Amino acid sequence: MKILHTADWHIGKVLHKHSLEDEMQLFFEWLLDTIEAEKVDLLLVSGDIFDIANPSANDRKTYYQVLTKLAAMQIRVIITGGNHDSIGVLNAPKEILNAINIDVVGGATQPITDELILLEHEPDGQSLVVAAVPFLRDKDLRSLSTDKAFDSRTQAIRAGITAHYKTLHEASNSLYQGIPTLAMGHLFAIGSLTSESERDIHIGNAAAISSEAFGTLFGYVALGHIHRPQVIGNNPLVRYSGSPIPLSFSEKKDTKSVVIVELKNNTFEEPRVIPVPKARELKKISGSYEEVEAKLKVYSPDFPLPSFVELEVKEDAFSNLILSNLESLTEQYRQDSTFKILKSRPIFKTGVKDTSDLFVAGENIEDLSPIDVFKKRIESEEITADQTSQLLNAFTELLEIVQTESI
Ligand SMILES: [Mn+2]
Repeated sequence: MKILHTADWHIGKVLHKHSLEDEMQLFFEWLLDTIEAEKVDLLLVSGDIFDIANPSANDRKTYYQVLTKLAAMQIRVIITGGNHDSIGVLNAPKEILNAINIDVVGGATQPITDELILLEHEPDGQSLVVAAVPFLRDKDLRSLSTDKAFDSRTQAIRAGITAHYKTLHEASNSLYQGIPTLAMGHLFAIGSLTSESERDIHIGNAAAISSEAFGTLFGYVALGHIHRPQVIGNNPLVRYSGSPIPLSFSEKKDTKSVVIVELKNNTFEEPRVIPVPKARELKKISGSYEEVEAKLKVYSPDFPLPSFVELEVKEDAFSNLILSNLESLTEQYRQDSTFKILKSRPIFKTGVKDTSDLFVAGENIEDLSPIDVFKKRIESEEITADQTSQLLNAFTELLEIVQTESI
């Protein structure tokens, strides 16, 4: 049985007001071709299907078009919800998708054993149990860990997630004895290398999960949430597939990929990483104004889609001339067909300060996360470190509720 693991599609993602729809479409075409060429039997998508809880009609259309094509290929598909997804949006078409071999687990289920999906006697005679665990929200975790008192919320969350996996492992053992198991997950694992496009989960990521919580319980663990492809705890069978396309400039050097793992004679073989062809380059050009101008002149990318460029001009002293030059430089390339300048940041070491300089010169408010802005705000208060951390925790908690609230 051949399994393809991907995650973090983030359909609908916009980068500095520019849609990533075109590279997403190219990825889907490539994915369908790869599934066919590799003769994949099972596709796993570990959360963050959509970028926002209430995706546009167009983004939903994209999703259903892909699912329709997958169904026509007669493979099994298992989709779980991520922290960006609305449980309701993913689960609404659950029954109809089920009829075409697509299982959807938008949020934690009641009973928990509904998260176990049995694939029985696939063409090669191989069976498999998939513990399709979606992103676990606070309320899902509390129900499992009420019998114990924990020193902190962090500990309670960690224990809740660990208990969730353990319960599924035990249930699978008693219901489907002897059948290999695989777990999906959308969580923050200890030791994972992040980029700038993941949204913090569970108190600012403080409740990171050790790979031991699930690594030894399941034959393969297909993780989502972290956008850089990576192995966790040195175990090639516990890994993040990463997002299929770069979702932020911090991922510009990543090689995006999907994972193929084969299950043969009840054993998971060493997974293979298949790189996703790069459709668009994300490029940061920095230096003095003159250097940036010269580098732009010779920049001629060659990818299917126009590159997205970020300019960073670093000068010693504040200069209005530099600012206006930078503006006309950006204007000059507006019609270029090989790249688009998404943003330009002037950074001056010294110079005039005004009220907008509460932040580092050249930093746009839209580049900051809500937590950054809140941190800046409480920095200006005369409070103790203890109060600061209490306020930060409370703010993070509220932020999580706002961001994960289903629409
Ligand atoms: Mn994600």
